Amino acid sequence: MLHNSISKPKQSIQLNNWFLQGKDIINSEKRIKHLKEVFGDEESFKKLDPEKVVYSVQSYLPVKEGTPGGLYFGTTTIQPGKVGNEYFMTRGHFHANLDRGEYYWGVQGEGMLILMDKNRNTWGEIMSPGSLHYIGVNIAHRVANMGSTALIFGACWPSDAGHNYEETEQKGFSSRLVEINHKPQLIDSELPLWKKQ
Ligand code: PAN
Ligand code: ZN
Repeated sequence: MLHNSISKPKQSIQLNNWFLQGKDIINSEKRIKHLKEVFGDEESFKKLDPEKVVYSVQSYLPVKEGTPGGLYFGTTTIQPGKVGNEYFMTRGHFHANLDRGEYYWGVQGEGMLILMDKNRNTWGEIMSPGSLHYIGVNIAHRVANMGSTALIFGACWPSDAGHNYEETEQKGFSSRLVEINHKPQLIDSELPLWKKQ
């Protein structure tokens, strides 16, 4: 940067929906076909359109992945929907560098941040517009959309956090967020019962 120079920022956030615009914003999306191992109810999964978008992520990664001390920023939008009784949700992950935390915050819609520690204890925090969530170190995290409109949340995480999807994909989270009697409930993943409700 030139000494004493003044410039306009090259990125911006649309404040109503946290849509990111500008230089080097990366857009990605996950469709049903990308999320085979994520949902518990295989039969209901097969009936869905493989091209249906479940969630999209915008991210701004201003420094090289792995840079110590840098910060990344993102907006995730999860569409409303369910696979059987299980709400549409993100894949979820531990950070590859386990001792890296993260902030999430609710922007729009009603959701649940699902957290699991290394002992496989799982719990949920309700996400709503303005809710702030500190995700501590050593904790896997994913978000489910419990509402009938798109759920939008923001995220900020260290540029040397990395993502470990293998562990959560192979073993899953120990609980699933399903709708039973019109209410969201966390149910042990091992129980086959939730599929039949
Ligand atoms: C978020 C997530 C984003 C998508 O930016 O990466 O919400 O979820 P998955 O990565 O689990 O598909 C974050 O937690 N970054 O660390
Ligand atoms: Zn993360």
